[in-house]
Amino acid sequence: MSAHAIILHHYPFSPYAEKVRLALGLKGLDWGSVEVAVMPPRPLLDPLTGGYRRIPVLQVGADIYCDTNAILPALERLHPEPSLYPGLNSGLAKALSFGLERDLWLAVIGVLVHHMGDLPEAFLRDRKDDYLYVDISRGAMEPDFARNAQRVGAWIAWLAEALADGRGFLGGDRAGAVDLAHYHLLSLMRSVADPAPVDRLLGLAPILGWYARVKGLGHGRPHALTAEEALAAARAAEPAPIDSANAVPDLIGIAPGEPVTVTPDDFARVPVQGRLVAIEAGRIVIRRDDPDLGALHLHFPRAGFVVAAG
Ligand SMILES: N[C@@H](CCC(=O)N[C@@H](CS)C(=O)NCC(=O)O)C(=O)O
Repeated sequence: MSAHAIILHHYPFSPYAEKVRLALGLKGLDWGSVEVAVMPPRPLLDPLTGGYRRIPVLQVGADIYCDTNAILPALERLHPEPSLYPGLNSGLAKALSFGLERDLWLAVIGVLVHHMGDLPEAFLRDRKDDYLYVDISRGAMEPDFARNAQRVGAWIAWLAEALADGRGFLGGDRAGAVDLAHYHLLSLMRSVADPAPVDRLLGLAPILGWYARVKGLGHGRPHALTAEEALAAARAAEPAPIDSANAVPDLIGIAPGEPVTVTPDDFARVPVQGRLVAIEAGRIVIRRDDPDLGALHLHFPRAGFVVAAG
């Protein structure tokens, strides 16, 4: 395995991971697949992420990309063609995906549990205590079902409107990141044994052709990798250099080299500690020095994360 091999830490049921698997498919890439547990403890992933607990995580040697909004731009930088941003301006695609996922994530879970029923008790407890801070049991979500369905339905109407001229994908005749963002949320709601009631509820019939085309992108060429092999890849590599010319003007009064925490501002708000490397237009990079793995760069999207001194 080359030191610059792409490694994805993920589990099959994760819709955000599905967004990345499809991006790897769109780009036709080879990648190492490390399957992680659906809930912590994840003792062989934590040394790479410094405690960031969400899935998926992408690794390229000693560079660790947390959050799909950091992962997709990284794949685009590393493998520009075919692009994840065809037709649609890349800034619009990133902003639209962010707004969509922010607005719909809990509503999508509400629609899912309405059709699926309860998930295992330990899973519900983990998600409530350490991830969503919301009880996602069917009983707790059901009073909000109509509101959630309505919220999802509004976005689906926009999706159908955008596809109504017969285009293959949102940006034209080639799939892109914004297709993947819509697809993965729909795929979670449709992951029930019989998706027909979901399709009827949300009026999905006119867009199922688009859905099948996005699914058809596939996952590229994954090969199974152990977590130990992924750790060895980090140990053997140095983080890729960061060009300080890309830094944006300082808005927070923290200089490169100073200790910081980076924390998601929505779910699983676990602070990750390191030293600031750079804040660029679209990403925050921090360095962690792990006694076993050596230097690591952790990359986070700028939107949706709080950087603080400490
Ligand atoms: N904004 C994040 C959201 C990621 C996310 O919420 N992932 C879910 C799985 S699809 C998760 O981490 N669930 C809790 C867990 O697996 O520990 C991203 O784009 O990567």
